[in-house]
Amino acid sequence: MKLEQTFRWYGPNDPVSLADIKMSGATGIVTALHQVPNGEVWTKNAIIERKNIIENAGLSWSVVESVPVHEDIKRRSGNFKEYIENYKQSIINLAACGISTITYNFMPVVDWTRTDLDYRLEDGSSALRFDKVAFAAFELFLLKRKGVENDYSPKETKEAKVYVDSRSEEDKTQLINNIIAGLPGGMTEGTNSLDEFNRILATYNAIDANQLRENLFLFLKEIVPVAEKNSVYLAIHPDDPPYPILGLPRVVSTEKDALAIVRAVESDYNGLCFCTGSYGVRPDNDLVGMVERLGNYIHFIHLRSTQRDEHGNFHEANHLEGNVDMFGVMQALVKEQQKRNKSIPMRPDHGHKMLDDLNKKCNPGYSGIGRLRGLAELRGLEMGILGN
Ligand code: DNO
Repeated sequence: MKLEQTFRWYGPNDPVSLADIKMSGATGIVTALHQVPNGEVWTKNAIIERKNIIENAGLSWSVVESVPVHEDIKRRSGNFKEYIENYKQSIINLAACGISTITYNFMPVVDWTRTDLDYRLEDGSSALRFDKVAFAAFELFLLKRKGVENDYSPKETKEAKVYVDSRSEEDKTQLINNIIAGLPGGMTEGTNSLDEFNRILATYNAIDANQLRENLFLFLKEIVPVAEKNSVYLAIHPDDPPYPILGLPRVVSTEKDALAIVRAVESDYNGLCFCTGSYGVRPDNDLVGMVERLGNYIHFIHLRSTQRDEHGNFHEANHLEGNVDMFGVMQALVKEQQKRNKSIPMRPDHGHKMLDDLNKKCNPGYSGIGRLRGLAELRGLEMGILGN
């Protein structure tokens, strides 16, 4: 029994094609109907159309990542009731088309966040990075978010000022774009106005972590029974980075958070997407222990490592290097899988841009060759542990 090897594909416009993915050795595809506006129902026709494209390439659609959760649901405001009904219908439609694992996240406003999308490593490859000083400079001096001064010490503010003063206008624009519009998946993808971004952030002013958690649990109470009835596994993705940013609450950053979520609605179908790159940024997350203790709730795995420095900055490391004990994690996953006797889907998460990737425009983190290296290494690691 081996992990099911999957690769993320952003759909027909992804510069890394299905034919490319086929050559990686992956058999499963992880994708979403990115063209459907957030909150709307995924129709059976649209799902089937996408499924056929994938199957015609000799692959199968293993996991949906993501059916996005509308901000109204996270805030429990506006049209949240309608959006929850739509979400249920999308689950039903996906199940009817034979797709049975859905990843989602509950991060307010932005999905994942990085400050640098082209951080050059010593070997010449390009990685994604989160730099705390750059982020502070963005919030304090470019975004000028209301109340931001309370989140930074005088020392941090001074460092951020030095940072911003030493950047060109071009650098500053790049930083803004990287954070508010650079990464695929977030609701602000494509947003380019700081005013608009501030306006969206302010809609969370009255929502603290307890409230957001409560809103997540209320959402789960509605959708898990539908998922269960349709045999669809839900897998919540952790916060990335796994601590509060932009004055927003975060509720999926630690083992305690994950445990509270699976306990909120007890069901085999209310599970986790175990993303080692996201959880692994926090030194207090014991990844191997998390697999040992929460393993039966893990329905999807993202394998990736990050390298922290003493200031809390991190960049994405090679898959088998950095702070994640990938050997230990893989050992624990292999054990979990043997116990379950069912293949768990995993994908090599993110990859450096390397070799020909460097001359290609691709979705940040989703290069072809960099991820192929990750998959190849991870597959070998698993085989080594299994002994076959
Ligand atoms: C980033 C991804 C996230 C993830 C969502 C899941 O590379 O891991 O965008 O897809 O948070 O809902």
